[in-house]
Amino acid sequence: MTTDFAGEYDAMQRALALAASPGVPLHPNPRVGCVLLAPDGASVGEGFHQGAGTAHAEVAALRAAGDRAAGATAVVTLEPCNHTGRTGPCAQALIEAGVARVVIAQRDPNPVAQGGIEALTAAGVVVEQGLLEDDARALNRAWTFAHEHGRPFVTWKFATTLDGRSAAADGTSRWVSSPPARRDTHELRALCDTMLVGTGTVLVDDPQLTVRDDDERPLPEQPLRVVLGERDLPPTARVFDDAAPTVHLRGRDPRWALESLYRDHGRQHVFFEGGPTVAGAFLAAGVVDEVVVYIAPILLGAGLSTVGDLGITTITDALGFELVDTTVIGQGAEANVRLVLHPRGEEA
Ligand code: AOF
Ligand code: ZN
Repeated sequence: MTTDFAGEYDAMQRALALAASPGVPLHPNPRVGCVLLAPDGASVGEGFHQGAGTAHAEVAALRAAGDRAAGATAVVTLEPCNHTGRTGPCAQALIEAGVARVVIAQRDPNPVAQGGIEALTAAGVVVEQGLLEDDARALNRAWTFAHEHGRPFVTWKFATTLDGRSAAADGTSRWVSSPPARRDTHELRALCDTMLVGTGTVLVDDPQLTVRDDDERPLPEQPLRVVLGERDLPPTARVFDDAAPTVHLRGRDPRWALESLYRDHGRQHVFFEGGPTVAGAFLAAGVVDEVVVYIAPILLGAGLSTVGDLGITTITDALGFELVDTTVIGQGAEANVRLVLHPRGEEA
């Protein structure tokens, strides 16, 4: 490796780019990159984590550097781990290789892996933390959120007419959004590790809840399908086919459901496509972290609202959101507007 970096800032940008290498999965492990710098600023080795069960970024970089790691500065996007999980502790590997300094973007929020900074410091390694931290957190947004909150990040998606309807008065709802908008939805589903709906949606719409390609075929890697609610479901429902695993959580409390998905199923990012009742419950519980809405240029005048009663009777009590992105999806008669929103006053 002969790349010269002007400094640790440039090296961290390189480490972040390595971490975001195409093809690296978003779950269950974070994406992590590492660059080892000699005292003159030359890179002597770099590496990135390629998914659960493979070498951590620091170990990959140490392997590339060999003997040149002694006396080097390790620039790494995440605090080196101090645990033996699927692989050994990176803090110990850095100490044994004689690394003199470690520059870290983000502290590790995962309770089982934490403690690397303390271990390195105790061994006499100089540690700095916080360089490009916001970029590192954004890179592993759902992973970071899940470990910090003890529950998955929730993206609520819905499709609506211009007048806020998700179905007509006779209950028909296929399809409010256009084919390009539905393809876009499948791309967003593929970024999550969980699909969640309420029992009402399964009983009325009988969705398969899989991620499908342009030809409507399920992709090989499927998120966990979760149905929330106390009502019984017919074993013939499409969510129980063998395209993906499915969990029926027999309860109503969104927080209880999300905490169990994190604790018992290791889930980090829920794509929530609930109907009016469950959506209302999630909003009331304050567990909608992001909203993705497809607006179709049609009017119904009557029909089912996209969200049920929130107990709001006066305009000053309205739930406010911050607009993060506006994109037109599809063209001509198929054009829908996609909005991405975050709850007001919260960074996500
Ligand atoms: C690092 N470098 O490249 C990664 C780290 O079960 P394991 O052994 O794969 O460990 C997963 C946890 O280890 C993960 O949640 C995070 O806390 C840390 N991942 N740590 O120092 C890496 N991928
Ligand atoms: Zn590690």
